[in-house]
Amino acid sequence: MDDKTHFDTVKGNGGETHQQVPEKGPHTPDGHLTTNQGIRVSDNQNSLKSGARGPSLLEDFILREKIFHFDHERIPERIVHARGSGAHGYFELTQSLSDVTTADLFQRVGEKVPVFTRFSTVAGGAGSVDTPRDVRGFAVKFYTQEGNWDLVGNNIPVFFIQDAIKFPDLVHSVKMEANSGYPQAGSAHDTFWDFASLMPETTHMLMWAMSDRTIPRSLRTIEGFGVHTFRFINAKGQSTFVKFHWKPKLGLQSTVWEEALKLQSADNDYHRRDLYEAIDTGNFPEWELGVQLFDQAFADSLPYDVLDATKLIPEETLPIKIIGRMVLDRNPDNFFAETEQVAYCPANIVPGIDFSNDPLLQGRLFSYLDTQKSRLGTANFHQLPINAPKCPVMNFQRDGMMQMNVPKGRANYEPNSLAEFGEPGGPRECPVTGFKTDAGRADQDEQGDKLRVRAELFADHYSQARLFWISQTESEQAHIASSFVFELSKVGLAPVRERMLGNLRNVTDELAKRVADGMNMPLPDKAKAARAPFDLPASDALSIQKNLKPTLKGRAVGILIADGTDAALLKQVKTSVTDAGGKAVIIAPKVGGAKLSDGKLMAADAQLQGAPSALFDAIFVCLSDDGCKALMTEGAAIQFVMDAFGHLKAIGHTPQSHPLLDKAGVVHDDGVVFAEHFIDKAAQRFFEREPNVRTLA
Ligand code: HDD
Repeated sequence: MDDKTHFDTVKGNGGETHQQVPEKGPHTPDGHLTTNQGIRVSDNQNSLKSGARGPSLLEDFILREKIFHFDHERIPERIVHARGSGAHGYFELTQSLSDVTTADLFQRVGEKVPVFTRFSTVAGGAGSVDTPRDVRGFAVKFYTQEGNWDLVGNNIPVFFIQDAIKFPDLVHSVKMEANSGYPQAGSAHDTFWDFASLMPETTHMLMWAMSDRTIPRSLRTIEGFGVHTFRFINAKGQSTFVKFHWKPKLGLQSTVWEEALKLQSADNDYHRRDLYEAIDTGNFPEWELGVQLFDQAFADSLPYDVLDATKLIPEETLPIKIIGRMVLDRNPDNFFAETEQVAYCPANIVPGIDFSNDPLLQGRLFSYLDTQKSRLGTANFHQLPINAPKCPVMNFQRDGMMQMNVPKGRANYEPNSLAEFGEPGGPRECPVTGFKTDAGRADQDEQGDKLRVRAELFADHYSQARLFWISQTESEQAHIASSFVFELSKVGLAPVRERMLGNLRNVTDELAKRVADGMNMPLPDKAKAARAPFDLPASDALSIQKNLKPTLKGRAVGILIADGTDAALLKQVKTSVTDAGGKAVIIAPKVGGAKLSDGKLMAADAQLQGAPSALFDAIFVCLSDDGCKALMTEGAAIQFVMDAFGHLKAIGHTPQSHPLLDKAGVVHDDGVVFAEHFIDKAAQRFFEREPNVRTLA
């Protein structure tokens, strides 16, 4: 028999079924199908019945086991960050930090540590979309030789609240509303803004959340931040404060809001697919790890508190030192086993790293361990392959549901003297290399009466929000103001909108006024600030547009073809895109392709109806006179061009494509070019075009 797949019908005891199964060939099975007890299954198509048309029999243990297991396949989704995508990779040290920390992974330049990284949205459920306006989680598990270290951060360097006791309120307010179950995956609704407007400490984070940071183009183009101040501890027991930063090698890149919305309809899994495909095709995403290091005297000199998670330290005030890189180079083999079951916990730290007294961090140290028990069902979740450390784990913790280990001997307590009698005595504590908590600063700020209070500088809720505002480009400011207008316009409770405007007046009257105008509302009185805001110098590092990388690397160009497309030109455009590191995607009205000028059929990568231009970073309209004529009445083609223009992307085109561009309302600005200038332009966005295509606040 040859190696082609042959099909036959499967015959059951009583009759004939209609499935086609391969008899022999490339799709033949790897082994015999068995039950979970290892019993070989002879028929996976028919349940056991009393006669061909009779009832199914309870005796059918194969059916019962299969359905039983299926019924229990789902576990509770994460209470926040439910939707996520993960990948394996490694962290490589490029600069030793041995002077400030004993942490093993920061000692020897060139050494690699395996990691598993999970990116997520916050508010939506596990099955929600990838591109809502939302903060992105950025969680990295380092499997070090000294145990697991989890850096559980976000793509924004500050947080909504200062104290963990407010976290359940924050999350309840932003998730779908309790009575109606909507909206899913979005903050544009009453309860979130009601809470936010009553909690001025959210203001700084709201500025970030309303900026383009929360509508990233790709997970590969986001920054990551540890947010809190942590501590490094060196061999002498000295402590240095540290803040962690991830910098994407591809640079920062975001979408425009309308594009993000259109991506949702084009592809719910846009970010997940982008990450998976990039890794699958060898375009491994990479980030640099940077640290801001400082001592107590520096912390004391700042006009804000480094223990307050609503504050950042601008890079211009304290430069970031790049000390390593993370490369994600392997997709999970199984989404559930790895991405879903991975259990991060900020309390997982290694010797040489320690916590600070940040009250938000302190609360997190409890929450994550606790939530994993409810999500994964047992205190033994650390034994799952994705969570298990890659160094020896030895202790006297025993038993519990789903215990996978089989410890030998009697030693399950410590101290014991069993070794003296020739029995294994088990591990002992290690005073020298074991984890030791840093004593911290022993002054009255940190050791005082038991009080439910916040430190004084925490009361400044607006200075850094203002810093963020003045650090943005004009276009970014317009996006922020417009997002406030969009979100607050979805708030039905008018007094909430007003209260929010009162808060924004403390950031800057300019912003408050633009938002008020955008809603056609009068500007209310300024909210009373708990502490008067002050001015900080602008920080360019806080802007995306000031830090864009004009590169096609990692980006996709959609090339629209139709019958008659110039074969030579198409080849040239395609080659120049791939030579510049981009991905060229051929789009045609029919997936089978189009007949080019040389008479050959060029297969398409995607059909026009299913490949809107929101999916691409730039487009090239590669049509002949006839091709253009044929597409003049094709809505999807007009929309393809119109959206690329509206989303501020470069549009390359043939002269013959002009009529289609005109019909789509394209104005021939700097970003609309013929083939010879296309590659330079394709790596850019044309923000100056925006006032001509939409009204911004
Ligand atoms: Fe959290 C998940 C990031 C504050 C409680 N958080 C979670 C994840 C990320 C963050 C990235 C998803 C991890 C994954 O991929 O599995 N969280 C943050 C950051 C915060 C923060 C950057 C502030 C700086 N979180 C925070 C507070 C609390 C929590 C204050 C509770 C007191 N977070 C949780 C949680 C989650 C979680 C409920 C849900 C699922 C999980 O932990 O594993 O425990």
